[in-house]
Amino acid sequence: MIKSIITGCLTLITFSFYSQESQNKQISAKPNVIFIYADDLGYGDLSCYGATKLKTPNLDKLANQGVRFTNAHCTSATCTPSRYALLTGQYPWRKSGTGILPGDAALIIPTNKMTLPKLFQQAGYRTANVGKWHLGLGDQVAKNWNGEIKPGPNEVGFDYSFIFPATADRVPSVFMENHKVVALDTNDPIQVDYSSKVGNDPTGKEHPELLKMKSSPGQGHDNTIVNGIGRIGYMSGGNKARWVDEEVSTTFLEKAKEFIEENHKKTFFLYFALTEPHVPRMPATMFKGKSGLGYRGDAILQLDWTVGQIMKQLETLGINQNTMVIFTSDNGAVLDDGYQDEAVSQLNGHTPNGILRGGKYSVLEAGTRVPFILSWPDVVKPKVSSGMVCQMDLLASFSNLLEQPILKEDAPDSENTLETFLGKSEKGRTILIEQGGNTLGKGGTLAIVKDNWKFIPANDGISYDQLVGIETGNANEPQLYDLNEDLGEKNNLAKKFPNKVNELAKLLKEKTQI
Ligand code: NG6
Ligand code: CA
Repeated sequence: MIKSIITGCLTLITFSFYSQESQNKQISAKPNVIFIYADDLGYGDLSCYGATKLKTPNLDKLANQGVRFTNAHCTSATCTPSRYALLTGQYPWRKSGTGILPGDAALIIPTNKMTLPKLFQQAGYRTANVGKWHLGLGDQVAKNWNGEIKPGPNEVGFDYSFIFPATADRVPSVFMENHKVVALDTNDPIQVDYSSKVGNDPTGKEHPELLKMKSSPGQGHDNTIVNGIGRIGYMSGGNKARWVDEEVSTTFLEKAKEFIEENHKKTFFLYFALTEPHVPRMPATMFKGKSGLGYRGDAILQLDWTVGQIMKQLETLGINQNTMVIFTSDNGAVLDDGYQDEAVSQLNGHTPNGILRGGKYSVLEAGTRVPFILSWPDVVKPKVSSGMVCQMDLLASFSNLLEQPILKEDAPDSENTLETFLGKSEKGRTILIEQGGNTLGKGGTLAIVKDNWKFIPANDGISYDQLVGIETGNANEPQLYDLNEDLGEKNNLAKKFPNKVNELAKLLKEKTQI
């Protein structure tokens, strides 16, 4: 009897050693990592997040084989700041000039600082970014688009880059491979200007009859026409280099696949920044009309298909088990963001932001709470997690996973929440600052979330943005929401819990002291 108890105990001890050991072994393994970033995809835009009016089978599959997060965030309700935080591990509002950038902006990420891709480089990875950049290029606004432009992605940690400089609705509407515009023609030099017209190309304002998709009144997007679509900003020349919107997505996909193919025998990190469903939504012909929800829905189907193509490739190459795929979005959803593309009229009851209030630009939850899926079949068990995670925390978390120590000042706001990302815990972070935005690109209101409580300070910003039809979350009185009970932020409890308001107001002040 005693003997069998001792043997039992020994077995138990040995077993726990083994399981601890095998866990450590798994945790220290170096997976390939593909980070897929959607542009303006909302919390309710995927069928695995409750959408019923469209189906996203590939992302649903990814969610079923990994961790699907219900409380995951980008730092900000617009693109540039969220991307800045993802790559630097620092809240964007700590640095001025991190709002939505024009297409001719200078690089805003310091080249002498730790970044997410540099961390992977240090760990021996091959790194690439393919897709939307929107973090500026070169060291000044005035630059020669016909020569080598640096610093850019290559100088902040990407061995290879194939990007477009800003957004799909901003000039220059060209691709760049490493330091150069693709398909440059010395006889047709490119010029870009954001303050006044350059060259003789027609603009949307002067020649609306030339447009295949009209811009929305009052929202800009009526400068130089490229491929029948008015853009923000002026460009001339580079006619052979200009993209065809219907081909942008497949061009990025091919470049991403090439990089994976070339590096699948090594270890790689790919930052794959999709352009869907950002405006102008002009999907490939095979997706036009497919969703029945207009081009915005079609663009989401195109995005889902793109993810499916990558997953298929990983299987064909036999690397799907040890490749971590992370899928998320840079801010919440918007319908009318500058073009008359029937996103509103063809919505058909679809709820892009799910049950959340607000949307892109908004400090309400729909601004920054986004879909987030992490799949790593070798290690991660499927589950749904409610742990609060933030994209900015990937830097510190990968520093842990890859055993590449970083200094606190390297990524000051990035928290190591690896266990939560991998689905082993639901602890996540306890405090998060959320940044709203506005259509003018300026930094917006800051709110604080602590545990289940969210506090938005009183401010004099507009409460409703007419242009995009979105509640911003601004109000001239303090707002307090219990997100556990009221995820839709309908019931302002500020008057009921003044102590909580004071506590969070103080905490927000402390945390945002720059
Ligand atoms: C806004 C644009 C909007 C979009 C956004 C950037 C106006 C009125 N609106 O300033 O169309 O381009 O910037 O989107 O100009 S983001 O996802 O890259 O942040
Ligand atoms: Ca965006």
